Amino acid sequence: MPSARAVRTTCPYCGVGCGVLAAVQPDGTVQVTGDPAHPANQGRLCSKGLALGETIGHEGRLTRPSIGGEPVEWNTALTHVATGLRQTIDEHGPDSVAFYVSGQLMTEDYYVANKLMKGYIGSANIDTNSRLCMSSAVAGHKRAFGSDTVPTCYEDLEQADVLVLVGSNLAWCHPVLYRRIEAAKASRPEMTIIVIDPRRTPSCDLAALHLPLHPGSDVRLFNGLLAHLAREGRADFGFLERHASGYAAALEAARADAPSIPTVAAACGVSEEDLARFYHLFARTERVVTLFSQGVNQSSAGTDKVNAIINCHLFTGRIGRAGMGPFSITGQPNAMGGREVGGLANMLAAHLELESPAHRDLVQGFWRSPVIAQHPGLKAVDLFKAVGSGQIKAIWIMATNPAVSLPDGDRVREALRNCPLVIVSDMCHTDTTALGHVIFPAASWGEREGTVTNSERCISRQRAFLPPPGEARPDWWIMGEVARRMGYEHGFSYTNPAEIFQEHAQLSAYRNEGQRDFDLTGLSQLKPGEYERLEPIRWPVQAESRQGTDRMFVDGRFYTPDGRARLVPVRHRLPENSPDERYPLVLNTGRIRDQWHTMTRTGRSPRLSTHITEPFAEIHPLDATQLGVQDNGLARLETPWGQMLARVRITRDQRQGSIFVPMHWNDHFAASGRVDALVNPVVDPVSGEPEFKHTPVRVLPQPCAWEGFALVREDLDTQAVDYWVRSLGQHGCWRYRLAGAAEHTGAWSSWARTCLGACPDDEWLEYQDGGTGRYRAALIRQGRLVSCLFIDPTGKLPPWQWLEGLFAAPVLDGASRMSLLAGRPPGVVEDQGEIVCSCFQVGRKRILRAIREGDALTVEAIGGKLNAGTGCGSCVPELKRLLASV
Ligand SMILES: Nc1nc2c(c(=O)[nH]1)N[C@H]1C(S)=C(S)[C@@H](COP(=O)(O)OP(=O)(O)OC[C@H]3O[C@@H](n4cnc5c(=O)[nH]c(N)nc54)[C@H](O)[C@@H]3O)O[C@H]1N2
Ligand SMILES: Nc1nc2c(c(=O)[nH]1)N[C@H]1C(S)=C(S)[C@@H](COP(=O)(O)OP(=O)(O)OC[C@H]3O[C@@H](n4cnc5c(=O)[nH]c(N)nc54)[C@H](O)[C@@H]3O)O[C@H]1N2
Ligand code: SF4
Ligand SMILES: [Mo]
Repeated sequence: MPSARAVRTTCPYCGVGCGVLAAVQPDGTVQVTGDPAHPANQGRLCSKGLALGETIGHEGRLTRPSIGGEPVEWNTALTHVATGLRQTIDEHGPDSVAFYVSGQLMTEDYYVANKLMKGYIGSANIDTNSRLCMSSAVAGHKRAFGSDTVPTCYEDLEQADVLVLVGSNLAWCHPVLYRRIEAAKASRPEMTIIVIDPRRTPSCDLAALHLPLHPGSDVRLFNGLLAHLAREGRADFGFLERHASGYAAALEAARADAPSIPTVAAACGVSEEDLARFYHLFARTERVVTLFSQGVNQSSAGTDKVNAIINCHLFTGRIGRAGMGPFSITGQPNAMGGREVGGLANMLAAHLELESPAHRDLVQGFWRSPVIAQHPGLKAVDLFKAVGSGQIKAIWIMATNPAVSLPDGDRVREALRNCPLVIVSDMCHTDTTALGHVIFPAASWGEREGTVTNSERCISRQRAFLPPPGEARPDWWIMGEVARRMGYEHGFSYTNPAEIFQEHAQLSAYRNEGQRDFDLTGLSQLKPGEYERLEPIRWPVQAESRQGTDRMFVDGRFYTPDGRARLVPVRHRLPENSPDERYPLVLNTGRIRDQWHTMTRTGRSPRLSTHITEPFAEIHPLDATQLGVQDNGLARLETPWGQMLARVRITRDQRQGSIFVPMHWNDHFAASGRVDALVNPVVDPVSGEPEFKHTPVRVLPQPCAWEGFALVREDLDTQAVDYWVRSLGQHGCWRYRLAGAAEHTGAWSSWARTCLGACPDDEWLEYQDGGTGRYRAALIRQGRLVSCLFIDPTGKLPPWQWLEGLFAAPVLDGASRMSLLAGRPPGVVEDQGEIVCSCFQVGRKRILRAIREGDALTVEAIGGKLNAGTGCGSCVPELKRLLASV
């Protein structure tokens, strides 16, 4: 149980926005549990949330500002940045500078960034990583509703009779929400779940139906649904006549695109029977929620996909009522907060429109600011192209790692390398800070105060429970100090985030009178103590009420000029880049269960670093055979933009003709594991969101003359290694997986000594088998194991979990020395295989053995026997797959 000193805060990872209780223990560690009183999770947490305590140590943190790699005083760094920005603006105009920010900033930080750029510098060149994430949903919402409004709340997912997941791997990316759905389905088994995704994902586990559609064919699929709904007489004419417009044109476009079920089935590559079943279920069920995520948004047809989905809900009047509606699930903890403060280059604060002169006047009047941006700024991909072309001469990057996460990553790096002034605010060293001139150390989760808004418009507090390390400071403070040094004392005199929140809430209320969806009138007079105690609440929060709002559009009134929602005619379009003979496959990219984006935090947790430890490429068996790649072997992936190495996983879950690669690995964790080096920089024409899920690619076997692994306490010298990837193990050791393309000539010994950094005084154990080519070495310093290395030309390496235990011993005993040289543990130690259950560290092989032995034939029985699945439950879908596979 958490102690009385537990602080109530919010998880810094996904858009579910779970409440967390964090308690600092007497030994300095932090115990993290789910907050039973938070409406989003009601006490649950997933594997990432539960491991938060492991990620907050000070090791690796940035603790001092620096210029050109040299630590400096805060005042020096702040003045340097203020002067640099001022000079650039004076010489080249306001549009020569840019901010690139993030859905992982607090709303208060975000508000300050937007105000500084749009109201004081006078440019709208501020964009965010939400451009890569939700901007198609934003654009689709605005086309349909006149505002960026998420109509639904989490209870709608539980109350739906049919739940359609489109392009969402909810089981891995929003695990607590998935668990809520799992519980709802257990209590109402008649609830039907349908998954629309080219791959079979763990989220298919609850689904009655999986449509593995052809990548990018969603518009056609939903156009087919609209045409079907019309054929079946499912139009809600009462709703359409009073509350919507444009349905005739939308229906005409849909019919032209998708005349019949057989044509749609053929075009989308799904069976006619399954497609008909989906259409039938959707048509016959009133309570339908269509939840969508990156398989929809991250597409050159992203905005059209969003509107194709919304059209079907408007046509049937299924919106604004319990258990129904389109639901854009957000990725980052504060993607929604960023939208609320106008963090996108084409928006103003408080959901006001940059392109409306009246709105510009309103915001400038409220801010009493010297200027206001007059035209939309550059969107993320174009913004970095403008850095590359020299049009932008100074860029300030905050709480995001674009050198890893933007498409065409090698060009992004080149652009930053050539930019005269690159400022980066982060909590640790990243691939992006490596390219920065000025680095600001930011306070991180647990050290900063503010608010975030989750996927269902729920505003919650993040609260501090630890002091920041060294001189790290919150982002709002850093920006305020720079703004003041640029001569903008008037607008940036904040002394705490409560004052910023109050201004933000007051702007949302300013001359609103019910005309704008985003309205925090009821929170606009919070006293500091009330802000401190603020309970989670869903906006809008109208005057006096303080109750918040569960569901939007209940009265059928929308935020368009005529108050009607719009059905938007959309047509299927081919992606800009399609596979051809040279690049015959489609590269699809996304997430894995236990890593968060570029791994700067989850990569610091040993518990989260056991589920999947290497970048991989999932490929269908027929494609693998044709390409000559082996399961568990290495492959080189190439596109016209770049290349990488990945471990091959052959699986029928993959659609033939496409491969899936995770987005997480970067130069800190792998030699050549960045998938965004390969992704095409194509964007959706309306939203500017990149097409992360669709790049033509070729896959070649990567020959390996030898494979190996090393466990090290400190760094490994990887200069002479072709392939390496590392992950954090127990007892502070790093595990490296290694491979070499060329035959190793000569003795391993001298190479190994360099690799492991051996000194003359160190003890060196070594074993070499000339016949098999196997080699093992261990480095011991003052009796303690420092590092060990195992090489095998055949790639058949021993399991390594037992070796990590040797790093706990202050002195290595004789038996352990023997076992190191023998390459196997003393006594019998079970090979666990890959870890499936991260809470109890239970591996795949162990679970399979228990199932095969016959006494663990249900998820509950596995839990009873091995504990697996009884902690956070994030692995339950995988346990079910293992059961099904035996
Ligand atoms: N564990 C973990 N959780 C996370 C994150 C993380 O890094 N790690 N990141 C968070 C963030 S910021 C985000 S945005 C969310 C993303 O959450 P999701 O959108 O659920 O995650 P992705 O894996 O990016 O992609 C979802 C699915 O889209 C499918 N897809 C690809 N192409 C198509 C297509 O043409 N049509 C359809 N219908 N589907 C397609 C992919 O196969 C994939 O399974 O996750 C959040 N949660
Ligand atoms: N191929 C491919 N690429 C993708 C995607 C995909 O599906 N496929 N998805 C895209 C999507 S949806 C997203 S959201 C992006 C995410 O991509 P990024 O935003 O680049 O990824 P993160 O690793 O979350 O970066 C957050 C950074 O902020 C730092 N940080 C943490 N807390 C703080 C703080 O309080 N202050 C400051 N200043 N810094 C802090 C972290 O150390 C980290 O470096 O990736 C996009 N890229
Ligand atoms: S589902 Fe997991 S990652 Fe997402 S907010 Fe909840 S605990 Fe955090
Ligand atoms: Mo995202």
